Amino acid sequence: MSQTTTSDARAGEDETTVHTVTCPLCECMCGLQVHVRERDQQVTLIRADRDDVWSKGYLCPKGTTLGHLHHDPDRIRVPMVREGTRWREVTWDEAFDRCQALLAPIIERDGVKAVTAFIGNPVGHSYSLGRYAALLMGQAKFPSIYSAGTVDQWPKNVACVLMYGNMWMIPAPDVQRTDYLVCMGGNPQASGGSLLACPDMLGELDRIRAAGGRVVVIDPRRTGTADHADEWVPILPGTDAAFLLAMLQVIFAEGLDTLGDLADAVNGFEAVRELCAEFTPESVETFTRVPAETTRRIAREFAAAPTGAVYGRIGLCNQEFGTMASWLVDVVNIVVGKFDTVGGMMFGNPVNWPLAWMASTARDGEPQFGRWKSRVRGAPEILGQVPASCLAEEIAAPGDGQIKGLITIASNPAISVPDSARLEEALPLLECMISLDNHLNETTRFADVILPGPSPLETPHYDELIWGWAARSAANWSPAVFERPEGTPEEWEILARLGWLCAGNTNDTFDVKPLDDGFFSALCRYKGLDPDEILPLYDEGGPDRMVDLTIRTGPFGDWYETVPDGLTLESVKAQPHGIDMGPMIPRARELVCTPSGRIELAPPYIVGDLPRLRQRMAEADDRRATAGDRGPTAGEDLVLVSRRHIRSKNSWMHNVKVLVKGKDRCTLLIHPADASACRVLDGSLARVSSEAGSIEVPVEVSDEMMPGVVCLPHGWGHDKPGTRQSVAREHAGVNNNLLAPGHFVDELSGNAAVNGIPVVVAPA
Ligand SMILES: Nc1nc2c(c(=O)[nH]1)N[C@H]1C(S)=C(S)[C@@H](COP(=O)(O)OP(=O)(O)OC[C@H]3O[C@@H](n4cnc5c(=O)[nH]c(N)nc54)[C@H](O)[C@@H]3O)O[C@H]1N2
Ligand SMILES: Nc1nc2c(c(=O)[nH]1)N[C@H]1C(S)=C(S)[C@@H](COP(=O)(O)OP(=O)(O)OC[C@H]3O[C@@H](n4cnc5c(=O)[nH]c(N)nc54)[C@H](O)[C@@H]3O)O[C@H]1N2
Ligand code: SF4
Ligand SMILES: [Mo]
Repeated sequence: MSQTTTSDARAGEDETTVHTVTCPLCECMCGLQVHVRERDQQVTLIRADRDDVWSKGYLCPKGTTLGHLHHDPDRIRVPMVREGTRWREVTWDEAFDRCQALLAPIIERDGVKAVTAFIGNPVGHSYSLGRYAALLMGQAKFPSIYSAGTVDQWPKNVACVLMYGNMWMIPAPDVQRTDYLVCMGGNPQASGGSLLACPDMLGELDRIRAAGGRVVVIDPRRTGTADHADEWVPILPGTDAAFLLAMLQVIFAEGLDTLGDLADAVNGFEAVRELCAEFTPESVETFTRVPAETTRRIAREFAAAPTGAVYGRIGLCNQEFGTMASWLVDVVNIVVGKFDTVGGMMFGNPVNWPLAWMASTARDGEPQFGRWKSRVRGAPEILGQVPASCLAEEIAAPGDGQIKGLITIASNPAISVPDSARLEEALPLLECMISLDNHLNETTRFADVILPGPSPLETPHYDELIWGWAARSAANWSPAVFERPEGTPEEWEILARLGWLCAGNTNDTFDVKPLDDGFFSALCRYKGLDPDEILPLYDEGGPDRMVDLTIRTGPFGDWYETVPDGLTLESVKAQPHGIDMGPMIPRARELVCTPSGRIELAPPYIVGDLPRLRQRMAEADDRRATAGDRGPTAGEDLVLVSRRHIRSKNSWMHNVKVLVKGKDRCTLLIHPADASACRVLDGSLARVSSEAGSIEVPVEVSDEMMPGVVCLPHGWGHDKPGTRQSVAREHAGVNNNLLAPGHFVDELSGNAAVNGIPVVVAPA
């Protein structure tokens, strides 16, 4: 385990230790070299690890700022409890006592149904949080929980559970070997790529083109990714399903379809041929604003390309027809033989099998959507959750089942959830709010207890989930650069304890070991191993033990000294620059776990949404007819979409000065024709209003927007009282979720439609 090397201090300079770690911030999983000055334990430099077998020297500006996050004086380092309007720093024991004192009366009086959790994005990037959030939930038995997932990828989860049998078996493009990439509703230039792990996506796009391939970006905005593409195809938000159906129509009508090697592994092929027949490129042209000849050409080019992948991301999920669009992306790949093949859409082949892959509809039965409905709005449960925007009313509306206790886990719902003004009003009504978070921010300011997580440099790291859709089978384990203060529990232990308390127990009887051993034993049994034989092999539990199990019983594992030269966590740890076990391989036949054992190309649940799409298309036609022949007129029918920026991560990195300095990034992007029709000038303040609310924001006029669509970044709005984020406060911006109506969702998944929100823009 040679993670740390001491560099030769140059004469007269301080001695520096260089730590080799993986950046935990996004799916690029870049290898970093963190220089720490021994004298005062300051991070003096972070640069790319050129020897990292996966990222090979790639990194972005965020990765170089992990030291800023670590040293941020505003970061919470000790537990805090609220006393009236003031915070008091307390010991961990005192903090846990307060948690018990707050939770116990609620659970005793109203039952555990009055308590819930909100799970945030960093949970997906932390093996400590990710795995043990499940242990919290398993113990607590909350009837419902909330997460950032329903403002993110829930539609993809619904499509995948129905098509492949598991909601987290999400195919990703084999980007490093593809010739033709269609990127819809994703902007890897800013995001690094999502549900697709590959470092340096722009470099890959350049490679594709240099090798004679083609890159097409389909997006209402001419993004930084589009700048690296051959072609930008503007599309109206929320209309991608119609565009993809038209692509399918062309493919079938022109006989370009083939299932290739998957002919005997797919159900529903004929059903797809029939259902797309009505959607000619001409019939969807006014709805999508994609010219029919463009759709036709892309369908032909894509089918003819030697390899290729149509990839869709958050723009296709966070919209009104999210599930349908997320489903159709995969269908297009499958029916032209570009699925489960080199250079096409493929399942990952991770060194560690992700725990999320354990579920299988073949074994557990098909998902029954709508097993229960949310108390106030009656929103149907989908994959165990209702829309995140329901939380506000579940807290605010009195009655049996009212939420009185909330545990937020690495989340900032006061910013990230639609209709956020309502949630802000509701959070102070809680009897108990416990936040596992390292910032006093827009959400945690309402907490009764804040339990601080580690800085990104204070925790060991392994990307257990993300490798599941990575472009290569690689692995890397990072040690913590800094130790946490003595007596600080790991986050997984905190989650186990909160689960214990929610199950009606008390702190004095808490013992993490039996809980952790029980969890681990279940994983052993899942792999056909006897826990009584495996458990004694380990001195310590926790997430590392699970990673070891999932590596050893994974595709390259040693199966506990049964397979010669097989991998273990120790062998991964021995390689500080990571190990690489090769590119993606076809795995569909092995992984697909639907009851039929086949890929379900036409799940009735999703196909059943076609009438809603037809209706929306008809409404658009009616609007056009009423408008006469003048077509879409500037400034009318404006809709709002979200964006990301490479120097920012959701809501929580705006307290890093080097990232937020410079030009204001929280601006309303608007096409010049719309700007003049709305009488707003570049640099002036505009008032943007929707049915949910109204905000003021500086205008940035740019032809990178297609006419009719305006764009705001998400994750801003840091001017709230009671937070402790001095830098973010100076660069507050506004929260675009004040404009997002909570009821505007993709009906099949309950996922928020934060793209395509009708808005009116006027001078402020
Ligand atoms: N309008 C609009 N809304 C959106 C989106 C959009 O595109 N448009 N995107 C949506 C998406 S995709 C997502 S994922 C969500 C994100 O929504 P959230 O997950 O609710 O928000 P984040 O901003 O990621 O907040 C993460 C929180 O975790 C804390 N944190 C960071 N690291 C750690 C750690 O290691 N341990 C602990 N305990 N805490 C930590 C931070 O301080 C912060 O409070 O927002 C969604 N909301
Ligand atoms: N730097 C940085 N990186 C991040 C994050 C971050 O906040 N900052 N967040 C992380 C998280 S939590 C996630 S989920 C991922 C998301 O990763 P991406 O999916 O790449 O997210 P975005 O960069 O928001 O790109 C979404 C694109 O969809 C477009 N779009 C909006 N509506 C539609 C539509 O209806 N149809 C089509 N075709 N396009 C549409 C938008 O214009 C935008 O260009 O990024 C992750 N990486
Ligand atoms: S792209 Fe940036 S944020 Fe993402 S892993 Fe690499 S350095 Fe970290
Ligand atoms: Mo996300």
